[in-house]
Amino acid sequence: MEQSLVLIKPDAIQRCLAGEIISRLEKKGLKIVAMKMLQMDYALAQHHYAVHKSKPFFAELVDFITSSPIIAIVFQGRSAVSLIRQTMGETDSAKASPGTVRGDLGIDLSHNLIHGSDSLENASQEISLFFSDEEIYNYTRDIDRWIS
Ligand code: IDP
Ligand code: MG
Repeated sequence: MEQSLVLIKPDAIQRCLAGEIISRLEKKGLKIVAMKMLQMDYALAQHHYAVHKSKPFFAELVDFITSSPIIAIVFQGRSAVSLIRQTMGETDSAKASPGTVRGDLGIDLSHNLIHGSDSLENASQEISLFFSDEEIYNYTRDIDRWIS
């Protein structure tokens, strides 16, 4: 089982799309094991997007992600990292395939509604930026009991 970090970005909350996006991931069978609403501060944004520090869009990205509250979620499931990336669609919403969150609902490259970790290694590092071990729940869903 993999765990991955999802951020429902400020544009998704502003456009009342949080439920729709979370629902798409839940319907895929992914299990919510941690969730919180927060407004990212500059320091957290710098850490989370450290890999993009030298990019020309970095300042715009940090401004955007700190502009209003987000929802941070840890999803768990088989191949969770790649499953979430597929459900998100590619970075530029204008190029993302129909059927993906970004392809169906996103506006452009910066207003693309959702973050999902891009590797298992980054997932674990990103999860620890947002959640303590005690905030991540280990439980069995009825649906998993009934199916297996
Ligand atoms: P990802 O979110 O699909 O993993 P990354 O390349 O990791 O995409 O970029 C992180 C975020 O930075 C994107 O989701 C998007 O919000 C923003 N971003 C990426 N490239 C650009 C750009 O060229 N202009 C403005 N924002 C960008
Ligand atoms: Mg990325």
